[in-house]
Amino acid sequence: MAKKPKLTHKQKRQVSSNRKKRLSSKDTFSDDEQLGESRAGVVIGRFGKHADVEESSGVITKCHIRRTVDSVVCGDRVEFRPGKDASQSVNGIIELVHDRDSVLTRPDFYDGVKPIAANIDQIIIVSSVLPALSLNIIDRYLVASEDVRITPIILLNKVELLDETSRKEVNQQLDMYRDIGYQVMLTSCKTGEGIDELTGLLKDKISVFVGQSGVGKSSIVNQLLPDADEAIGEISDNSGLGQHTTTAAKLLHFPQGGDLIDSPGVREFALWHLPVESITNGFVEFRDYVGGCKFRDCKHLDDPGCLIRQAAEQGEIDMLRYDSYHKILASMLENRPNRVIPL
Ligand SMILES: Nc1nc2c(ncn2[C@@H]2O[C@H](COP(=O)(O)OP(=O)(O)OP(=O)(O)O)[C@@H](O)[C@H]2O)c(=O)[nH]1
Ligand SMILES: [Mg+2]
Ligand SMILES: [Zn+2]
Repeated sequence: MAKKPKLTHKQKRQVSSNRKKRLSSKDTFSDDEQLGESRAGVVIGRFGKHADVEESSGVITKCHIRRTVDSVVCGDRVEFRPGKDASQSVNGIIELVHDRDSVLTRPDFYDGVKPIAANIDQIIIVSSVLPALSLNIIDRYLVASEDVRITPIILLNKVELLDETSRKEVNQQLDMYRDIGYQVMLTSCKTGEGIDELTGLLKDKISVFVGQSGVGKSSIVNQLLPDADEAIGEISDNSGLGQHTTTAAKLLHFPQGGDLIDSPGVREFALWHLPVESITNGFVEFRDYVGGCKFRDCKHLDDPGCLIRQAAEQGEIDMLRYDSYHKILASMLENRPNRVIPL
């Protein structure tokens, strides 16, 4: 993984403030006369300084964002005013974002906690068997989903690459998620396996695809919605990682009902914005034991009378999940800015 550039505190502040300035640079419509009446819409695309807003009629307007508006992401319900000059490519301005029912966030080294998508019903955690199945990344996304109380579904893609033996092994590993109540899906964009089942799961829901770059999020979108024509990237020969092909989130509609947000892959999904209790509670199978440990400040390591460790030793909690929990806690202080910038 590329090392983070070493910046001084002052430089970090500058980067962040310049970014904010760029994003909020002069509102284009300074004159009310240039704007029509306020209208309601949903954000279906978000890139740079602009957002695509769709009205219920299907009309899409590319909008600027008022400086007073904090953040705008795909799925946001907004009020915007269209410009009167139809020859402008960016011809509207978002004036207000309605309260979100739900929002999935991720911490960014420079920008603090960033929203990824709003008003979603389910989070599809996409992973793949190539370069390797990372259970720790799945666990990180599960913690984030539990924290915002949005149902996660675990999806393993590229399964046609597994031979019979490795498929069995992978399925056994995934059983640990099935056992604690999560839905697990296997898909392949090459053979079409699982695509019909996935179509059923996404019907009438607002879902977001998350996961590392290169796992095949956009490829699955194209399987589900052949008209979507999402860009697909090559996997780097050297690292086996994706090339961050999708650069902006996009909301797509299913003809049978429901929406899907394709999001850009991330290399790492950090959780340093969450308190330790949220990480612990994010491991759903720990909840039965939390509070029962002998010491109130139990670290669930080698502390005497730790119910969580005992449960792991007795096989009631999967040892892989127990280790993953401690791996997440140990990584909390890495790649974390010294000062957490609020949203
Ligand atoms: N063998 C195999 N390859 C797949 C499958 N699905 C996707 N791929 C390949 O994986 C690579 C990456 O696919 P993308 O759809 O661009 O991945 P992504 O998750 O959208 O990546 P980002 O947009 O960078 O986050 C492409 O070369 C795809 O052809 C699959 O089911 N099997
Ligand atoms: Mg993509
Ligand atoms: Zn404990």
